[in-house]
Amino acid sequence: MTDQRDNIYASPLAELASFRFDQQVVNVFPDMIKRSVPGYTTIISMIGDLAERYARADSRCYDLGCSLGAATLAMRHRIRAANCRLIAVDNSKAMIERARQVMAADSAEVPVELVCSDLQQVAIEQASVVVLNFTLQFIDPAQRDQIVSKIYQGLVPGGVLILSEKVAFKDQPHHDLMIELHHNFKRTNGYSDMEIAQKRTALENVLIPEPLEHHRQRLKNAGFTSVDVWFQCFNFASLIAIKA
Ligand code: GEK
Repeated sequence: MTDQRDNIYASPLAELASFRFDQQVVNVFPDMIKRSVPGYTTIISMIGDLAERYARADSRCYDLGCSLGAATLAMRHRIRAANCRLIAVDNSKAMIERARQVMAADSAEVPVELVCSDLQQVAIEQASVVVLNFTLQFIDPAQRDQIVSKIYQGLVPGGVLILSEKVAFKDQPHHDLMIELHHNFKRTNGYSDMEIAQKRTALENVLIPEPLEHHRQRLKNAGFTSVDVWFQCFNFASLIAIKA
C-alpha cells in the first residue's frame, strides 16, 4: 500500500467542517501524520522497544485509538513474551477497515484483535502495555480522568501506559514559540500556510491539548507511581507511566 499525499486542505474551502477521521483522512493518513507530528516515526519505533521490555507472558497489550495500527504493528514485531495478545481499538469504521487490510498483509505471529468501538466502552483487563498514541487529545477533557483510571485498574503490577499527546504550555511566550516551530516543521514538510491555517481551524474544539502538568497530575491521581516524559519535540510529547 503506497501512501497517498495529504492535500485535503490544499485548496480554499468555502465551509470548513470540523475534522473527522473519515475515508478521505484514512486514504492519506500515513502521509498526514508523518508530515504533521514531529517525532511520530521515532515514537512508533520506540513503542515497539517499550513493548518488548514491558509486555508480560499471558497478558494483553492495548492500542487505543489505533488508526491504521502503526503502534500495534511496532509492538507485534517486538513482543517476545509468550501468549500475549494485542487489542487495537478505534471508533472510526473507515480506520478499522483499512487497519484490517494492514494486519492481514503482516505475517508476525502475535494475535491481533481489531475492535471498532469507542475506547470508553472497551474493558481493559490483564494488560501489561496500554498505548494512547495521540488519542486522548481527541476526547472530551471531562472524560479523561475516568479513562486513565480505568486503564490503571486494568494494568497488571509493573504494567505501563504510554501516553503521547500534543501539549499546551502555561507560559504564553513558550506556547507561542512551540506552535510557531511546529508550523515551521509542517512548512518544511510541504504544507502551505493556507493548509496549515485551514487544518488548524478544522481541529479547533476537536483536538484539545492540555499542559504536561495536567497529564502528570492525572496519571498520579489514577495511581501511577512513576510518571515522566520519555520523548518530546516542540509541543508533542510522550509520557510513560508505570504501575508499581
Ligand atoms: C497511531 N494511534 O498511528 N475511541 C476510539 N478511538 C478514538 C476515539 C474514541 N473515543 N476518539 C478518537 N479516536 C495512532 C494515531 S490518531 C491521531 C492516532 C491523529 C481515534 C480516531 O478515530 C483516530 O484514528 C485516532 O483516535 C487518533 O499511532 O490523527 O493526530
